[in-house]
This record gives sequence, C-alpha cells and structure tokens, in this order.
Amino acid sequence: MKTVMITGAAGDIGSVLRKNFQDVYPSLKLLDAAPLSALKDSEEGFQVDITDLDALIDACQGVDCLVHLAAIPGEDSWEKILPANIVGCHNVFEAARVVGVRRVVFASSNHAVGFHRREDPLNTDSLPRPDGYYGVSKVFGEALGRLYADKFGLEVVCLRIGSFRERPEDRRQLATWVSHRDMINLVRCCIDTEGLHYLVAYGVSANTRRNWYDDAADILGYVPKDNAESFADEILAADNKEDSVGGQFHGGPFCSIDFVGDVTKVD
Ligand code: 15L
Repeated sequence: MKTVMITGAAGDIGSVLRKNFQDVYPSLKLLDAAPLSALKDSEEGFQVDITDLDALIDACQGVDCLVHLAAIPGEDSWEKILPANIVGCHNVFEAARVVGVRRVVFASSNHAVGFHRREDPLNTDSLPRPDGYYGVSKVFGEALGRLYADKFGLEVVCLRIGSFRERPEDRRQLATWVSHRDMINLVRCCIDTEGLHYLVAYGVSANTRRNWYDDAADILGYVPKDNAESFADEILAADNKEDSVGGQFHGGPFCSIDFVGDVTKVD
C-alpha cells in the first residue's frame, strides 16, 4: 500500500499513527475536521468534515488504504453520534467504494460488545451487545464494512479497540489496555497483510488479564509486545474500585451511563 489515508488524523490515535507512519508509507493523506499541524513533504492534509461526501471523494483520490478513525470517540447524545459515527461512517465507506480504495481499516470498539458479562470471554463470533449509542455506531460500522466487503469487493478490517493509553489507568484497563506501540504495529499489520476480505480483530495488548480472543496473530501477524500486568501493583494499590454495574461487563463505565435496567437480566 503506497498511499494511506487517516481520517481523524488530529485525534489521539490518529496523531500517534501519523508520527509513526511518516517514514513507512511513501504518501500519507491526513484528514480531520480540525486543523492539522505542519505537514511534511510526504503528507497531504485535508480539513474536511466526514459528513461532506463530495469533499471526502475528492480527498480519497489515489488512496490504497484508508484508516478510518474519525468519530465521536465515546458515549454521547444521539444528536452527536448520528452525523459523525453513522452518516460520516457511511460516507467514508461510500467514498472508498466510489474512488476504488482497496482497503478500509475501521476503528470499531470493544463497546460494540460491551454488555457481555466479563466472565464470558469474547471472540469475533460474540453477538453484538452495544453498551450505548457509541457502541451501536460501532456495530453499524462493522455491519457496513461487511456489506461493502461482500457486495462491493472492498477489503475491510474492523478493529475492536480497547483502551488506547500510554499506560493503563484503572483496574479494567489491566485487561483492555492497548499500548501505543502495539496499536501502531496492529494497524501496520492491517495495512500490509495481503489478501484479506473481511476481518474483525481486537485492538488489545498482550495483557495477562485479557479476555478477548481472535485470530489476528495468525492472519495479520500481529504479536503484541506490551502487558498491562507490569502496572498491576500500582493500579490495584490505588484501590480504584469499579462501579457496581460497569464492573460486571466488558464495557465497564460505558454500561453504567444512564443505566436504569435490571442488571440481573443482562445475562
Ligand atoms: C473506546 O472505544 C473509547 O474510544 C475510549 O475512549 C476508551 O474509553 C475505550 O473505548 C475503553 O473501552 O476503555
């Protein structure tokens, strides 16, 4: 893949990928609704909102692989999720189809399956179980990716990203953490691996407490290097207990937001 586009290039994950991809891919197209910092020779910038399909189509010309990160990055009102994570996500896949982009790597999230109970391991066959509107938007993106792969021949990888942080910050993240180094490596594997059709993988480090399983190591050659356990003593000593709802489910605090259900029925 020579020309790689990152949407959401000014965001948390986007800026880390940008910095590390500069010397890897000959041409980087960077798209964000916010202004981008100074561009290098190999970079081209587009200040575009992904609700603008025509502008997206223009920006995507010549792209081989599109890494789609642009989104509302957590739970929010439906009024905010709808344009950015539903309409915008559709626009990105549609622009890729119209222009003939070969592959889309979609930043999904563990919150697509966040309402599964924590004692049940998750894999890529786990049924959708979103823990909020944000999770619903990630289920939508994964389904759209499946459609665009099967019907229109795009290659699509959906990454159910865990907790992307420099270091794990709480108990839950001892299982869900994905380090910067592992994330960079995982996205590179998603871009570089030949012959994919549609794939879901978890974006998570080699955490001892990890309870998410997939074939990413076999198919993508992704071998995570970092383990949140190195931070466990410090995090557990801080005694930051999880709330009574969130602590029962993979999605953690996202499950507790506005929760008025019967927790015993979420089996
Ligand atoms: C996500 O999908 C969010 O983007 C991020 O902010 C974290 O909250 C993460 O999931 C998580 O589950 O920790």
